[in-house]
Amino acid sequence: MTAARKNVMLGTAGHVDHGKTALVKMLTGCETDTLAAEKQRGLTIELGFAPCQMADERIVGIVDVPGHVNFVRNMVAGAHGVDVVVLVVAADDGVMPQTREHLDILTLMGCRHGFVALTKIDLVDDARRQEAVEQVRGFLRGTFLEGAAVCPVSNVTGEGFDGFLRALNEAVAACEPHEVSGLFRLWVERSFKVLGFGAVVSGIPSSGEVREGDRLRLLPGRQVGRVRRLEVYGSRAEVGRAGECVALNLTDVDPKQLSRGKVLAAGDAFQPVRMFEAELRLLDHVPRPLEDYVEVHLHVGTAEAMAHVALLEGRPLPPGGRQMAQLRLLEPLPVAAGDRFVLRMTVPALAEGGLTTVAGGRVLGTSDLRLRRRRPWTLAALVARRDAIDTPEAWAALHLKEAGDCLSAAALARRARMPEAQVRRLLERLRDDGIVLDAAAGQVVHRDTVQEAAAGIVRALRDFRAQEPMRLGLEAAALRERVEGSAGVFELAVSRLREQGVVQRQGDVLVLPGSAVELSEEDRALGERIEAALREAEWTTPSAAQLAGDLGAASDRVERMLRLLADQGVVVRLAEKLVMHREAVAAARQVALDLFAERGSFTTMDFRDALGVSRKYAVPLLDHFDAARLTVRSGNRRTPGAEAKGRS
Ligand SMILES: Nc1nc2c(ncn2[C@@H]2O[C@H](COP(=O)(O)OP(=O)(O)OP(=O)(O)O)[C@@H](O)[C@H]2O)c(=O)[nH]1
Ligand SMILES: [Mg+2]
Repeated sequence: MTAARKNVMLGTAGHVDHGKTALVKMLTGCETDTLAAEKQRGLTIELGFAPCQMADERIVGIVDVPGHVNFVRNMVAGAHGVDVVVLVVAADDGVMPQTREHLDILTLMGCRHGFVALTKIDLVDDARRQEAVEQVRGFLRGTFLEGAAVCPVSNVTGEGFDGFLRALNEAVAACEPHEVSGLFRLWVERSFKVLGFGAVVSGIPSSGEVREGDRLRLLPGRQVGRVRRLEVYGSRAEVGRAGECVALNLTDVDPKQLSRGKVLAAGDAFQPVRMFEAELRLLDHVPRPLEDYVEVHLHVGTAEAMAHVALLEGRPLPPGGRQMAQLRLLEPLPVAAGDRFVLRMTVPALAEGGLTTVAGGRVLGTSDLRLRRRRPWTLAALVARRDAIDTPEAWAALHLKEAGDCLSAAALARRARMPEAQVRRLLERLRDDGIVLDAAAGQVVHRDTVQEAAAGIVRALRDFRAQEPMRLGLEAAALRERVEGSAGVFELAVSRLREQGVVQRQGDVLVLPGSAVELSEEDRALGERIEAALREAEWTTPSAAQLAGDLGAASDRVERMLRLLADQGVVVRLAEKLVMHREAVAAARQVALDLFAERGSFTTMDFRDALGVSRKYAVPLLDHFDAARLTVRSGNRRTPGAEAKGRS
């Protein structure tokens, strides 16, 4: 097709026999009732698709739906893709049951644009025509079509057709084309075999784009097919987009497996599920509240299945109300976040006891785990999903936040079920806005995740101080065990806290600034004596037991003081039972630097000899320097580490 297209789908709606198909024929020249049964019975059974040229020459699609009450399920399968509705009401009949139900379905399916064609005006006088217009206006009050144009038209004489065309063009112009940046997904509407070509499927993609050569997975199932040929509105096309009627000729797929209600999707992001979450809305005119766990007929995309409704607030849903719910399906369906659905059931007071549409909503998540009712965090998480689902940037940010960890762009794309390239673009903006932070190894993390971890760290340090009044703080590893979250998030949170001055590093421990230990006079004196003894001993530092003996103090008091001195950074803990005065460590460090300056690298023995001490002291010092990246060990030899470069 050479003409430009606007990926917006028009759809008819309305009661049986009101002139939908005749209107589509007048508009497009296409006869959409093609089945023998349709011709014979003079009514539409299956969906009909036709291209429709707008005043600006652009082509949009139109789907013609059946009005008969027995085929509402077919209507719903078309309605999931409709952006602009042409609600058809015959002037002689006026508003009828399926006028109402179709409008309800489109409302629940998220349709926001449209107008009314008041057909068969050639059959009524002016007074009846006026009466019908008023009736329709009243009927539209409070719906998304309130105030929309009502265009009297005759499909037989053509009267009123110009006004109808104007309204159509205005409604289409008011409708934004579909976003196409998402992953490709198509609910199969129809499939057939073409001799010599194999399987062909058609439908309206709900997201993304498709091109010849693309590989698509058929769900449920494991088959992956390649798009051999692509048509949009019956003509070969380079790309098929969300909101257009596309036909795909697929290789490598068993035609018997292709049927309405299945999904063709790009990549492996989508899976069939038995449960999904949604905000459910019960229509105003349903006479009774919807009870928890009621059984319903679920229509989603082109599929239908029986399901139970678990109302997550744990109370009945009143008419006109909304509530977060989990749909529990009796058979798995390839549902995805963003899909719209309706629920039908028998309501004794409605539709003469037959099935009727009562509720609907939009899929917010496919956790596929049984969610418990009355859980505030579950409800809050679903509200956050609802508020983000219309904005790809917010959706990506929310999935990063839900992960609560550092993620690569690829991992985030999988979680959010978005193309990686799109996620990378969105991350740039989120980073500029400060919502997303860079983590190690090219990963990203949500600002709130780091903030929560930081708050947890401060809390843990306070708690620790309350438990251990003789300690100032905790080593990073010990602190990490007391807070939730991954190592990556912890590192980021600590470095932010240090930048902000909320946490300080003192020797080996992290402390809250201003932390001090109140010591008795005796303890203070003991501390001073220990420090003096250690300074004096330099590298041949005594053990705690030795110190206790030398100073005539209880060894547990000495241990406690040593821990405090370490927290204060006065002494350095080189090993479990080996502390050394910080001046001695600094002097040893200088020895190492001098050795590097002299010979580039050195062995443990060189170092030991330079210090003039035994391995007992030399080895822990070198291990300490390795950890501090002053030295890099390979076998028995040390070369300069990052901390030594440019200093020796
Ligand atoms: N006089 C008159 N007859 C019409 C008009 N529009 C449609 N019809 C006739 O009404 C009958 C039904 O028209 P369709 O277009 O098939 O109605 P429909 O709404 O598509 O019906 P379903 O698809 O079965 O719901 C046909 O016999 C049409 O010729 C009109 O404007 N004036
Ligand atoms: Mg029809």
